[in-house]
Amino acid sequence: MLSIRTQFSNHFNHNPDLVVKSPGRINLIGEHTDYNHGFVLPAAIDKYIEVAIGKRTDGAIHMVALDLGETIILPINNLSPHATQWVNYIIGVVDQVFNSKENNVDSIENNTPLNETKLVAGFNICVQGNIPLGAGLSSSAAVECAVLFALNELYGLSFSRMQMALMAQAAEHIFAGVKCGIMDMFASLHGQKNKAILLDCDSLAFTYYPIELNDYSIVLFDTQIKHALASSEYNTRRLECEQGLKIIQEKYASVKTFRDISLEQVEVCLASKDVSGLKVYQRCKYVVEEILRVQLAVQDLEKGDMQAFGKKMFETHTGLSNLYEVSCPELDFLVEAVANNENVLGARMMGGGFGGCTINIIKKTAVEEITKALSAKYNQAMHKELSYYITSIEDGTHLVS
Ligand code: GAF
Repeated sequence: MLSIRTQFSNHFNHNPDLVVKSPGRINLIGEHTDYNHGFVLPAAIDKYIEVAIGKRTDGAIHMVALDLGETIILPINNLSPHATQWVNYIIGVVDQVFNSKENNVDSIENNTPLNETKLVAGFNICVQGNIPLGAGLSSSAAVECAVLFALNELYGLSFSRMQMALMAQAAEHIFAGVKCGIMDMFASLHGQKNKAILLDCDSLAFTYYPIELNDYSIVLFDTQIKHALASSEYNTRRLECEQGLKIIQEKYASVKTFRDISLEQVEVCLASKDVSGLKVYQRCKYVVEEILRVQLAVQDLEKGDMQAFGKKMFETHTGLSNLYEVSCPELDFLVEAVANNENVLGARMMGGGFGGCTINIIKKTAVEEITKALSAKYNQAMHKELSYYITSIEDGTHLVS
């Protein structure tokens, strides 16, 4: 296969100024906690989006999705959400850099004012990747981070990685319409080889944790389900949590975020018998439990107790399936099928839910056998092929020399 540099040159008749690689992510534990001011424990993986970029001087953006064979051209001055979703991941961050007042970035220290840069800031860009789409591995965040990082380098904009994560998150909200948290962009930009990152989604402080799995591997089983409801249900979960938080705050004035809420307060304020009330109660119970669980899981990591860590992954799955209701039969099937296997330390659905992958910690010597047996069972029960990825933890967004 031709390199992205060559494909760029073939397409545009000039060499790219630079090439950037941005990884997908896994999340060991801490699901649906990022937008609830909790903790997450993601890591960047060995699957990437690559972009090659070169300056233009006419204020136009020429975008080529190499894997899809599609080209779209737009003027940089007048960007709004586009009907083609992959385009939104690019122009959403371009808008953050050059246009938006909603870019979440308090102070941008540039030598050149951005609106001056904008006048000459057209560019050509090619995008390609090997992150499976819709598999819950954050291919969209990886595109956003790759493009932002490339623009940052190309125009010497001096955004920090955290500023870029916040800008990519805002782009996803405004252009892709998903009110996501910061985890995916943060992980793609901040990943380090063989380390998971504990992110405090309230203060944005983070700590790296070496992941030494020795005889174990991280294996992702891909349901091959790309649920159409995912983004609207995701936004609904966010609203349900906000509703619950508000009710608790009415009784307990000291509660600012989910971090301040105890399980007892959830019971006192939200335990309810009517259907919509019950949903808010379940969502909030899950979030409070999960925030607590991540903090305990990190202690397991510190002690090297991966058995205890794995057990918490199963508990997370149960919460996501029964209380938060973001699983689906295929994800539940894959987790249940390995739940009593002595060679599997932990398994759970990962990411937003309604499809995508489960994350599993499996003894290396048993991976082949488990994968083979599970593929057959999955195929028989769900009439779908199971894909799997044995995953390594890698560095975050970087320039390719
Ligand atoms: C998706 C979102 F993009 C993240 O912000 C996070 O909320 C995750 O779902 C669930 O933990 O990946």
